[in-house]
Amino acid sequence: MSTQLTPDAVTVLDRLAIEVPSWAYGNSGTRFKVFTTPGTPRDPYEKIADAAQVHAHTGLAPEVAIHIPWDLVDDYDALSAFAAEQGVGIGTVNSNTFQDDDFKFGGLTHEDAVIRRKAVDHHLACIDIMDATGSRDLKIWLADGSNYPGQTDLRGRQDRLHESLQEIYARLSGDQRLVLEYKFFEPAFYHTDVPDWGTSYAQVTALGDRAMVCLDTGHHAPGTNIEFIVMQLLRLGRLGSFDFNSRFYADDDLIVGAADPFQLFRILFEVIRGGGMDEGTPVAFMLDQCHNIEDKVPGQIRSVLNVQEMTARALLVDHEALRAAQVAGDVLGANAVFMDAFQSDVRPALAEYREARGLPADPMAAYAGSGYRERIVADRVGGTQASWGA
Ligand code: AOS
Ligand code: ZN
Ligand code: ZN
Repeated sequence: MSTQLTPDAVTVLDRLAIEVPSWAYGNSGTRFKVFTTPGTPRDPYEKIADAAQVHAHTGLAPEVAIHIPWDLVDDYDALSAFAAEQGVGIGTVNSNTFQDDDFKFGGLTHEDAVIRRKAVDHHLACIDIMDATGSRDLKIWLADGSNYPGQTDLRGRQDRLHESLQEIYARLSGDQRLVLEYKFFEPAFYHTDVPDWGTSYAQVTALGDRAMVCLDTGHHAPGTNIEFIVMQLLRLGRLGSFDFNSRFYADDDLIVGAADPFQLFRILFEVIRGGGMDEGTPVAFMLDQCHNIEDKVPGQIRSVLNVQEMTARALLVDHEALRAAQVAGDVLGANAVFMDAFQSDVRPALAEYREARGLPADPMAAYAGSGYRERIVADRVGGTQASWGA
C-alpha cells in the first residue's frame, strides 16, 4: 500500500533531525580486525566534511556529534567555523574515560580521589569545548564496572558517581545538558555502574532538570521491551536523547532499522505518543554506529533515511481508531490499526517530499553519482581509526 503523508506528518518530518557521530566516518572494526576503507578521514575536519555529505543529500543531519579525545583539535572556534562552512553544526560532545590506563578500575566511580579528579576534569574540559562549539549536550557513557563478584563495593561506587556527576553538572551553563547513557555490560561483564534506565534515571534526577537519560538502542538484554522504556522516560520527563543503532546480538552498532525495522517503528510510535517529536522537544536523536565493512557515508545516509521512513510510518497510525479499538477491548482491531501503519509503503511519498524541498528523491543514488567518494579516495591517504569498535 503506497500512502500519502498528512499535513501534520509533514510538519513533524520537517522537524526531524538526527545527529551523526564523527566516529562513524573513521575506520572501525572488532577486536579481530579493523578493515581500512579507502578515503577514510584523517582528522576531525575530514570527518565533518563527510558528515556534511549526509546532510547535503538528506536534509536530515544538521549536526555532528564529536568525541573527546578522538576529535581533539587546537581550536574549536575554527572547527565550528569549518563545520558551518560545510553546512552543519557541532552537536553533542561525548566524553571518554575508557581508554586511559588510569581508568582500568573506573573513572567517575574510582576508589582513588586522584583518579576521580582526573575523570571529572576530563568532563570539565569537555564542557569548555561545548562552550566554544555552542553544543547543548554533554553525553556521558561510562565503562566503569567490575568483572567478578566481590571485586568492588557496588554501593560505594554509586555514591562516588553521584558526587562526580554533581561536580560536572554544576559546571554546565545556559541551556547545556548532561545526558547519562546506560549499558548493562561491556567492557565490564559482572556489573556496570550505570546498567539500566532506572539507575540512569536515579542519578540524573538527583542532579537537576538539565540532566537526562540517554537511551542507546543496543544496550539492552535480548527481548527487552525498549519502547516501554521510551514511554516511561517520556512520561517521567527524562528522555534526553537516543543513540540509535541496531543489533542482532549485543551492542552490534549496526545500521539503525536494519536488524529490526518493526522495533524502530514501535520505538518511534512511543516517541510520538509521548510528545517526543513535538515542537521544542527535549528528545535528541543521534546515531551511534560503526561501519566496519560497508562504506561509511552511504551507511550513514541509509541510517538517517531509515529513521525518517519509520517516523513517517509511525505518523500514519490512526490514533482515534486505535483508541476506539483499545477502549472497546478489540484486541485484533487495535493490532490491525497499528500494523496497517507499519506495513504502509511511504517511500514514494518521501521521495516527493524530498524533491519538494530541493533534495534528491533518492539520496543514496545521488551520493553514489556525486563523485564525492572518488574524490576522497584520491585525496586522502592513511585514515585514522575511529573507535574501539564498540
Ligand atoms: C558504548 O557502548 C556507548 O554506546 C557509547 O555511547 C559510545 O559508543 C561511545 O562513547 C562513543 O562515544
Ligand atoms: Zn551509545
Ligand atoms: Zn554502545
